[in-house]
Amino acid sequence: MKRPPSSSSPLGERPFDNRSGGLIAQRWEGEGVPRIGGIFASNAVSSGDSPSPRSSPRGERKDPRAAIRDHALALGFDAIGFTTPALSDAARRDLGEYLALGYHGDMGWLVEKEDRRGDPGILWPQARSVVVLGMNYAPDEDPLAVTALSERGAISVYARGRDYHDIVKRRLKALARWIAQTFPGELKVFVDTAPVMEKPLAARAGIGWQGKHTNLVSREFGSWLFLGEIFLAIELAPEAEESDHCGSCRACLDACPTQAFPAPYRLDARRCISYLTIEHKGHIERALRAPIGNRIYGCDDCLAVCPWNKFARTTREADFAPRGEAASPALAALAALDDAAFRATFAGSPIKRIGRDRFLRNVLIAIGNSAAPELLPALRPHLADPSPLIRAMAVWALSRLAPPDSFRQDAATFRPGESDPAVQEEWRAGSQEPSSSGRGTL
Ligand code: B12
Ligand code: SF4
Ligand code: SF4
Repeated sequence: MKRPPSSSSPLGERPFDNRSGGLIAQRWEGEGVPRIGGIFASNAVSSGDSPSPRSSPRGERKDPRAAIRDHALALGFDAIGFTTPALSDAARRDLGEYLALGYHGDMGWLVEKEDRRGDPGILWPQARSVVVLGMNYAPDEDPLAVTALSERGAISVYARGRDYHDIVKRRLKALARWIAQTFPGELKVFVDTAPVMEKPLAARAGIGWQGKHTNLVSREFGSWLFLGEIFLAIELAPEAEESDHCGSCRACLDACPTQAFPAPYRLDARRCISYLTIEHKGHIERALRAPIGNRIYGCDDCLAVCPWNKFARTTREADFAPRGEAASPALAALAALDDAAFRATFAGSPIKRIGRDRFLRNVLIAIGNSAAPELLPALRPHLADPSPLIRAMAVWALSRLAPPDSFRQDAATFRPGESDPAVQEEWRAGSQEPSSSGRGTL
């Protein structure tokens, strides 16, 4: 099943789209680069040709890797590595086991094209090398400070600025355009847009290693790198793989509010707040609501506690800096957003993709966790919201903040007209009545 265009992914992986016979989005057209069947090409040579670095426009001949590296850094990338279009058998096996255990939850798009995700050679058989790029998005202040401000929402660092997909993609396109003009051969660009296991590829390319929190850690940039790739039909010598520098540390595993790591280097996404607040479309399981705290979009706890972040430098990218109130928005103001205001507030942000209903669900959970009865007026209008997803969490938040008598009064008003079983269940649970099914609550 193809994910609808509006759906988001953790970091917004978009559905693999091969309708035009290529892996590059239609938007690539008209950007001054020859486009052949969705593939960039300059004087397209047959795949597998050894690199034939043409003289650069200035006439100098340069080692292709060094030239690509220099150009990438000049374009604003912070890390770059080269590898072959392959993954280890272990990575492929791990992916299979992760999916077999259902750790992906309802991210069905991870199951689709599992073969391609586990093997870049299947994704694009002509590929001979992969350039992996990283962009540093390290914040300039403690990213977890906001989790102590109960009347504010915590938005994860990656989503506080402009949508990183747009920024990384723009840079990748610029680099791809330059490579296509300088080194003849086909190429394809990916950032969260195709079934690619970006972290294992980045580790193979020497950019960092996959830490116990499963993300890529760099000795230079800590946990704060966005990743993207360019697949090339020319062969480039691979970099040495980075080794694991986690040692006996387990800070990230212990920091996780929802115990989403069944073991080091293993993530059960179904328990991860990033998955729950961004990817998961339905109701959030009752037991996980309190540990979510005030995290309304994504989570940074495991990333932020990594000791390797002490080497990180604040991002040089102005577009990654928090926009407006994004670092600590007031929950009351967020709860008041109607659909149009939500869209206007989050235009250009990845948050827009989850839509107002899912976002309000998250905001109401944070309000329910705030221990701030002052927020009752902000949640009350949502008891009658058209969306059951929102109504259910409004009732849950009410049950956490309102005195029991007041809750019962609201129940008497709203419950008789409630047709949605999940919302009814919240009214029942909040009234502390025994479950009729005897099966407990959500
Ligand atoms: C699906 C996804 C998610 C899902 C699942 C995450 C996951 N670890 O699987 C959710 C929604 C939870 C998520 C959350 C986040 N994501 Co995300 N996500 C992805 C995505 C699209 C695919 C990842 C994937 O292939 N997962 C499948 C697992 C099996 O592979 P893996 O994570 O590489 O795990 C390896 C091992 O650790 C091991 N393994 C892991 N779990 C398990 C479980 C079992 C049972 C076994 C046997 C093995 C195993 O197997 C793998 C191979 O060895 C990538 C983009 C991409 N196309 O790669 C972005 C990506 C990984 N996400 C990213 C980011 C930034 C985040 C968040 C930090 C966002 C946030 N602040 O909220 C969080 C971090 C949460 C965390 N601790 O991982 C960045 C990471 C950059 C980096 N430096 O590593 C990526 C690369 C996007 C990008 N282009 O920059 N994400
Ligand atoms: S992102 Fe948050 S919830 Fe997810 S694994 Fe890391 S600490 Fe746990
Ligand atoms: S916090 Fe410790 S265990 Fe986790 S990724 Fe960083 S170094 Fe590795």
